[in-house]
Amino acid sequence: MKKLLTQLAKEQFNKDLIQCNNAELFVLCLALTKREIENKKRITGNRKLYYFSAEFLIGKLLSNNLINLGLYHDIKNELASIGKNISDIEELENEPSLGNGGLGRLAACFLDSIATLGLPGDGIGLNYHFGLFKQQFNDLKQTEEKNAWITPQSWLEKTTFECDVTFKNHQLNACLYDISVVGYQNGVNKLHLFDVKTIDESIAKSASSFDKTAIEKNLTLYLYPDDSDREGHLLRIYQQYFMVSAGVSYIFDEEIKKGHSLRKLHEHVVIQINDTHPTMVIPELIRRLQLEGISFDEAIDIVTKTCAYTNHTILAEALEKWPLTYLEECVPQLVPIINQLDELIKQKFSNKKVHIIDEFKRVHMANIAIHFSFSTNGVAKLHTDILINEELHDFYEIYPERFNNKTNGITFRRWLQFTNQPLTAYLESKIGNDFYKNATALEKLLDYQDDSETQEVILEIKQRSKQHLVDYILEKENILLHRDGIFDIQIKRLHEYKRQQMNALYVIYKYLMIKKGHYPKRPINIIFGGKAAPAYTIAKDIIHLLLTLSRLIENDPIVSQHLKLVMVENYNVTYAEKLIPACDVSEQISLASKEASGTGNMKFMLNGAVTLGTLDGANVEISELVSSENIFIFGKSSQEVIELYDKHSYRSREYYEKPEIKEIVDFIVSDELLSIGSHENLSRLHHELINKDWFMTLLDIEDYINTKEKVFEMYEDRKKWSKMMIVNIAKAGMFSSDRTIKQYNDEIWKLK
Ligand code: 26V
Repeated sequence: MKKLLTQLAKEQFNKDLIQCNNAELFVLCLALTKREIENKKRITGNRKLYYFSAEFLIGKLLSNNLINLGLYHDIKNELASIGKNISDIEELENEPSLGNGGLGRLAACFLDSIATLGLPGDGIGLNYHFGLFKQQFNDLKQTEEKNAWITPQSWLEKTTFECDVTFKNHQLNACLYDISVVGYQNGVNKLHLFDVKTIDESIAKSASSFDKTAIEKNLTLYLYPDDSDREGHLLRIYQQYFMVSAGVSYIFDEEIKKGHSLRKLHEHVVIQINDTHPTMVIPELIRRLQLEGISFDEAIDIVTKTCAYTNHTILAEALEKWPLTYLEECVPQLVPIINQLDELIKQKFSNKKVHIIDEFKRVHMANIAIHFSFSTNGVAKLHTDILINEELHDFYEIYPERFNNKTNGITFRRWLQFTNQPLTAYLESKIGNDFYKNATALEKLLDYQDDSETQEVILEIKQRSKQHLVDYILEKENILLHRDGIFDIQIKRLHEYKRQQMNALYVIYKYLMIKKGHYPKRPINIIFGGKAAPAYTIAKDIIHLLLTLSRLIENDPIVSQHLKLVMVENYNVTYAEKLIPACDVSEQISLASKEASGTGNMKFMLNGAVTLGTLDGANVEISELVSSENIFIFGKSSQEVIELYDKHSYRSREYYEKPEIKEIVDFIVSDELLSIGSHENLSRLHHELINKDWFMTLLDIEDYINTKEKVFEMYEDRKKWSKMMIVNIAKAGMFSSDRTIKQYNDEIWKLK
């Protein structure tokens, strides 16, 4: 065994390894990893990708970096030799919360795969000092605290790069921190996080209250601050422009150093615009190229050949439309360019749906991104089809060749090799190690789907993960789950379209059944995790319902023997890593047509959970891959849902009037629940479900309950269930982000 840490302990602390405490061991692990990364070669090439994203939800990095460096097992063993568990050392790292959810985590998985494939590609983003808020539960309600993740031990590397970013009333100095992204058995790329030199952490009193007008002090304090008010919107515009303007300065700097002409930018640079948030890079690039003496027409041509856009949602309310007056107030230098782009489009196309500025003088950022980029992609087959045939159909008619699909993926280094080491080791023993580099090699496992011994081991590994999770949740949440129960998990941002409320209604159904004496064959643990946007009232009401139900069940000595509900506090990447390996049933129950892809669905499948879901997002592709015997699909189809919206014909009350449904829904405002929870929150949610239910919970509730009962019945056939698990693991290879990135590169980026 290599004694890497032992040597470093002598150098740094003049101590034997065994004399070091956990904090010192953490420092040593970090120093060692940083040194090894420095020795790795920087990935270079003649054409480079810049992945612009407002979010990079990278998670803790220590173990991941060690895995990618090929040092994880050495370090783990060296720590074990002095009686230390590497997971206790990992615990000491703060998790940066530089993302909201799926979109940010995707960007992090992509960086891992880009470096792993040896492609030259850096991330461009912002260094939010407090990131996304830390969620706490008080009086059964979510409150938000700031997450101060930056310490001397963070992975940020201060660079010497600086540039100016000009706003109407402010002139800011940007500085740059890098985080190295090391590929699996490959070289290093960088995540560039821009910051404001004059940032002032002391003005952040709590997660939402701070002076939103003092841009030079606050710009990079928070990720997506509460944008329910005008000030919040302006701050987002400031953030977005700051990121893209500094990003352009950085790119120009690199290009000039390489001796490239900016006239040929598109030959050497490709910019991927992750959702609409970085779209201002388009007018900013045009402006900056003009400053270099390039004509407006030529600048448009260069920029259109340089930029590519990814759409991540079809929810109309999530597509950014900035009032022109806001842009005038923050970044007046972009306004003439946006006006010119708008005129150009209005001359060419009479169809108002493709115009950039609408009749209310709002600027449609997605429309800029589609007109002035060479590629627009969706993130799962169904999502791209809906973009092409419905949401963006008018654009598709103009630019059919620009539209393409890139089904999302996840990095197997983090979501299998790191999170599920027993499963990884077993897979290697069964099918060899090809799957590390070529994820579809997992299909070799299909040969063992009927093998009793394999089935048993797969169940044993799952059982061990469940035990770990039970201990962890007991410690963190003070709720004791049933070790031998079913683990049913729904972890994702709180949103009505994701329908956590439907799962809550199932819990009520089951509670009422148990009260009537119908006990399940085996205890059921239903686990939730997720944050609600601070200003999203109904999402917070749903959290309140879940916490209230959890308390009700805990207080009931009979029901709690059969049913548990836990809503874990502050769900984040680190928590996901503990939850996913222990899951039996993966809840992917969005209203069909609304979830662009989902990526949690892929993580669960890879770890041997069986999906209970609608035919939405990437669930459609999962279902095609594993076939109908290995997944549980329910609910109305996307086509039926789209038709209901078109005809305005859905009335939740009609479904509510069915006595079985009414009994469940009305329980939300029953005496039992009101004696624990808040009347205001529960009655608002109850009213919403009956009178609006925009995301059609009651449309699918019956099918959902019936299908879930079937899932739990099927679970009792342990052999059959294990076979389903094996098929899901074996077929997950398609969802490696290495595959996704290869497609981005072959079809969009063409990096050399
Ligand atoms: C943003 C907003 C902001 C304002 C209010 C409502 C709202 C609702 C949704 C969003 C989502 C922004 C984009 C996003 O995160 N999309 C997610 O991207 C993932 C990676 O492609 C994908 O797997 C998820 O299905 C998709 O929701």
